[in-house]
Amino acid sequence: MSVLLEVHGMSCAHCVASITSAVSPLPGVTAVDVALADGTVRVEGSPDVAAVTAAIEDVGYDVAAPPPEGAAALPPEGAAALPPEGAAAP
Ligand SMILES: [Cu+2]
Repeated sequence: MSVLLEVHGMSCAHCVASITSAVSPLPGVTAVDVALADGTVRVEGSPDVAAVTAAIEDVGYDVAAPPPEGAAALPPEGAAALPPEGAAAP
């Protein structure tokens, strides 16, 4: 069994190494395959998805919810709050 997660913010080999070393020690994980070009992380074994997500977020990346099996559409992104305009200028 494997779990495929969409991870945002990965940009170089350092990111790949950070995520790999964060996820690899988790219980149930037998292998971690980071696809930088696709922005995905495949975790082999029987990992706890919540723990994997937490580990990836812990090292500074955003994890999109995994798509339900057979679903074609990705879940909507969380809307970020816009900063207020008209900040005081001297
Ligand atoms: Cu990087």
